[in-house]
This record gives sequence, structure tokens and C-alpha cells, in this order.
Amino acid sequence: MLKNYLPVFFLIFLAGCVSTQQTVETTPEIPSLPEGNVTSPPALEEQTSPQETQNQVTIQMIARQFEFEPNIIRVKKGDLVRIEITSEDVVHGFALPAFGINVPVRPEQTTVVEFVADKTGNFEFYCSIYCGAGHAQMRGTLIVE
Ligand SMILES: [Cu+2]
Repeated sequence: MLKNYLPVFFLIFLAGCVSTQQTVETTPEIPSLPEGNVTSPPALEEQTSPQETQNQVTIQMIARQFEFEPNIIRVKKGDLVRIEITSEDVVHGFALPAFGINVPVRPEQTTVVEFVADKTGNFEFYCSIYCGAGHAQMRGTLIVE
């Protein structure tokens, strides 16, 4: 009688070992946002896999009287966006309010802006430091798809 149960006990023991070994690799990813971050918590669990395969996008941008070039930036939701802005003439500002960004862009210097595009939509950016007659037209759009 007892002999008949022994293999069952053994199997249960084995199953216990196997199942404990599988509960190891669940480390939830918490993306750390760089300085220009947003106040609302990112709700992107459904799209990003729990690895750190975050897509990084680098854009080189020129600021000059009175335009940004490019003035349309297209990225995907979840991208880590890095914009390297160089002024060709006077002091400009780069403001992207939807992502809490507003930085000066000085002549002959490159200002780097980094943020996670954690929401979709069209977001305006514009020059935030008065730079001359056409200052108000110095703007562009960030498109997050
Ligand atoms: Cu300006």
C-alpha cells in the first residue's frame, strides 16, 4: 500500500522544485526619466515589454532667426527622445511645455534636451527667448505616434 504512494510523493516533490525555480525573473521595469520629465505617471505597461529595450531617437536641430530646423519631429510613444539644438546666430530658447522643457540655446553651443515621449499627440515647441522681429513665428511641432 505505502509503496504505491511513494512515486506520487516523489512527483509532488519534483514539481515543487521545478515551480520554485521558475519564479525568478520578474523584475518590473521602472523607466527613469531625465530632467525634462512630465508630472503624469507613464501608463505604458501594455505596450513596452519588461526589458529595457527603449528606443532612443536623436535629433540634431538648428535654431536660427526665425526658425527651427527641422520644425517637425516625429517619434513613437515610449521613445527616449534626445534633441541636440545648436543656435547659428543669437540666443534662442527651446520650449516644449507638454514635456516640461524650456531651455536657453546659446550661439555656437549645443543644448541637449532629453525626455521620454510617454503620450501620443501633437505638441508645440517654440522659441522662448525673444530673438527679433520674427520671434513669434519661431515654432514647430513634435508628433508622438
Ligand atoms: Cu526667439
